[in-house]
Amino acid sequence: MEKIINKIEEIALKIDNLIKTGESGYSETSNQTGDIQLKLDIQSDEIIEEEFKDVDSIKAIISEEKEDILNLNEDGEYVVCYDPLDGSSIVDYNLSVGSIFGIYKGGLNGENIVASIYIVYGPRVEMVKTIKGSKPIHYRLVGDKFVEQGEITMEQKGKLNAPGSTQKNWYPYHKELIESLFQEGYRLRYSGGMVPDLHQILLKGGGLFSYPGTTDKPKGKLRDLFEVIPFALAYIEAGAEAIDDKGISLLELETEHPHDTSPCFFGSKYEIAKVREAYNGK
Ligand code: AFP
Repeated sequence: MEKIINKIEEIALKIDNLIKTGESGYSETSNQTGDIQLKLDIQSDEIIEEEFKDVDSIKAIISEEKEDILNLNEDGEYVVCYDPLDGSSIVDYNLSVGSIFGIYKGGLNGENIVASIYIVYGPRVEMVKTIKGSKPIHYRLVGDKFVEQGEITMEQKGKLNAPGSTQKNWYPYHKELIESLFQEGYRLRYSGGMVPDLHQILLKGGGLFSYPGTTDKPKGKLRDLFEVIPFALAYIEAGAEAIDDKGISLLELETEHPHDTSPCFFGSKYEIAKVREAYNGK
């Protein structure tokens, strides 16, 4: 595991450099979800694949940018699922983006995630590492080293509301939930990049990030293995909650296909209780 984490730190430096110096704009290919890929998406994916190839403990890797699993070492213990550069639609407008890694052992389900790491490429480069059973740890890049900033613990209640997806397609009960939080005084904080948006709520100690099922996409948009489960681990270990639209912990998600998506809600206890109330029986 340590070797994988060290590699992810090296990858973060390379992707940060790529974002700063690489070409902007789209390539001529699309990924398996049908999104046209940015040149940066493809190059970030190549960096990760290249770096992971010589790590013996990795059995296989699955990228959000590719349809298929890539087998690496038959005797490896872990499968690493990753989104090389989350936030393709905002990176060329110079908003913060991120890379997300979920490390799984023994099957691709929520209960088998053993660690998650995400990197935020913003005004600063930061990393949050969560090993199952321990608090997430926050790091900041200083020079070419990630320096520990401390453990992350969420409060019972926050002040931020980050509601994803297209509002015109929200179910009425979801609309009421989001509106009721604003009526209580919550402030809107949504950039369109789940990594910086979830990172802000974690570091500020509370709030709600939601990406619901909608009338056009009942299963939401965010991908279980690369996005939803890795962040669920960080939130839950920080003392917060992460649930789906049935109120079930996202760490209980069962996936059938690597690119499955799920409605998801990440937040402190107070806000998640409000989600359960709004979605009860729906
Ligand atoms: P892109 O990589 O296509 O920009 O998607 C980013 C993302 O998966 C996630 O980071 C955001 O939270 C979410 O999409 C934003 O989606 P909406 O614009 O539908 O709210």
